[in-house]
Amino acid sequence: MNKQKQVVAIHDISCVGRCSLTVALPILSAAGLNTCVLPTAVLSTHTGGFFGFTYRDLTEDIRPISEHWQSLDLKFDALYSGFLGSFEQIDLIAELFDTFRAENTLILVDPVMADNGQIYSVYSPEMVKGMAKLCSKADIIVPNMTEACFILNEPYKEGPYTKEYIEQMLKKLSTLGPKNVVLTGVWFNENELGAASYSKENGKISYSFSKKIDGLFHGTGDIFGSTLLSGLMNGFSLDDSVKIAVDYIYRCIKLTDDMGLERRYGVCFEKELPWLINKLGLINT
Ligand code: PXL
Repeated sequence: MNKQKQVVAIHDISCVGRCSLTVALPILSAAGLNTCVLPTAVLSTHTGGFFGFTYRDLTEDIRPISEHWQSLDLKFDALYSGFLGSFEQIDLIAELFDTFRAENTLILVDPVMADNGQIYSVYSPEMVKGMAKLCSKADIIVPNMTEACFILNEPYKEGPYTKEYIEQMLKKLSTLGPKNVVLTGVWFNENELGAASYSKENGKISYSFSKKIDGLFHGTGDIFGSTLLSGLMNGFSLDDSVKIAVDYIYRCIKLTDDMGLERRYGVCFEKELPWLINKLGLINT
């Protein structure tokens, strides 16, 4: 039997409103991965749609946690970062990447900071520069269209996009350092929404789309990143992992929409986990 893969998910805990660790942990675990967590902040709810949320920044805990892990000689197969609790955390997480990067460690950075043309209320413009720096340390990055524009210091453009626009974005993002870039929120017509990926190694650009369901659904970027990593850690190619992630998100959004659930609570990803586990080839029948 192969050794079980061990990953670290570096995100906040939003107590209410499915996103960040409350989706990354169950998805990565369902994908058969031994999932360790490094919480960056604790919020009573996520920041998009609830007012008066509490915010505990866990910046001070990051280095002691990392030092303890080093003393235990822990090794990880993947390090996956998302929402960070403060500007200072960028350097701390970059340092953590350097500490735990081994030959086959995959570093996935989701530069979580903005959506729909707007930076999250708790983030400052300096965070944008820091996120670009963190992206340069990654093997693979998964920005949405807004984050991609901010990282490249370009004005945000609304869709529909053109292939030329998306492809030059992918290439520009790859010059920051990562071997692979996956852009989410890509659409060329009103009916389809999906992701585009670029592999610097072979120059290949691929697309994956599903039917577009209108509206804003919270936490879907985190579901995307977690599912993509689940595919890659289970031996799927980049293109196949992107396709699995796009299809899974579509199923979760469709179910949430069909059930008429309140959107700020995030999407109902739980009931589609059996589909995902099956897709990843983890169910022996
Ligand atoms: O899903 C991204 C995210 C993560 N964490 C917090 C957020 C958001 C998006 O709004 O508010 C706290």
